[in-house]
Amino acid sequence: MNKQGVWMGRAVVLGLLLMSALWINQGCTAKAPAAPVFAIPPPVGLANNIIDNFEDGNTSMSVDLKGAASLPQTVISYVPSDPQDPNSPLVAQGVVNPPVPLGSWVGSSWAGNAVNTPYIFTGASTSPAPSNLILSSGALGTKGYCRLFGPIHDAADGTYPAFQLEGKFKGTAPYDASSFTGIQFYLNIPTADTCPTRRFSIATIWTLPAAEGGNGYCTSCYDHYGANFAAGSTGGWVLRSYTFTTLSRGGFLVPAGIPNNMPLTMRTDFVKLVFQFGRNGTSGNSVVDYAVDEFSFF
Ligand SMILES: [Ca+2]
Ligand SMILES: [Ca+2]
Repeated sequence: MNKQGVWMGRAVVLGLLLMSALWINQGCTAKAPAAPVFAIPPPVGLANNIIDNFEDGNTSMSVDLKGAASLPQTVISYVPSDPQDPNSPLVAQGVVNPPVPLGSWVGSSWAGNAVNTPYIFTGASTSPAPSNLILSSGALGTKGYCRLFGPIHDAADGTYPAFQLEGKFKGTAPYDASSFTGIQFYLNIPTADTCPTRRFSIATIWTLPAAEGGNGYCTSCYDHYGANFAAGSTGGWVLRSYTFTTLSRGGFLVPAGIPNNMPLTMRTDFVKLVFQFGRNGTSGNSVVDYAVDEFSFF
């Protein structure tokens, strides 16, 4: 430090000592100094590999998911959500081009290609309202998660009823997941679930009919790349993690010409995440009960 710097440093120290002395001399009766004003940083969004964590309680996927922000965004300012409480969570004010989620979650009691049969969820409707799909107290002590549950009857009539949860990336264009090599989520299957068939899969343009975002390849479709869950309870929340290339088809796609395990080139072709719990066409009754949470790519 040069001589000028030393003197400047001493001046600062002296100033601080004087200010302290003044404050002490004012004693306990003095008014506390005004709260310091800081530049308020914007709220931190989710990492761009997180698909959804259900913490916002809605059925939209995270707006921070890679590829979701298609236009540059400008935030005019951030203000406390509670005007009376400066420590309340900040909310953006005056957002130009607000972020748009890439997809959303839909739960249904799907019955193959037939009209939905009345194999209902707990409650009055055949499709849960969003407020019934996202519940409180999720995996890892988080706030929200997604659960589907209710009785199911399979009449072995070729309709393949199932309790299906779909995370749809987009209505028309596929999602490009080529920045990632796999997907993970937390799964909770209680003892109440008695389904013999439980599967997670990623529906791509190759395995969906054209009407659902497919590329016209398959004439007999829905043989998505996925993995089955073992019978029985998971005993609470468990992590399920899959590199894309370990996800495999059941083998019934027509034509059969694409690989049995997902090739890396199909990472650009994702349309939906699909959970299906049911009896896979076997006559009888079961109870469906499964919960998922904290979805991310890696
Ligand atoms: Ca959400
Ligand atoms: Ca959660």
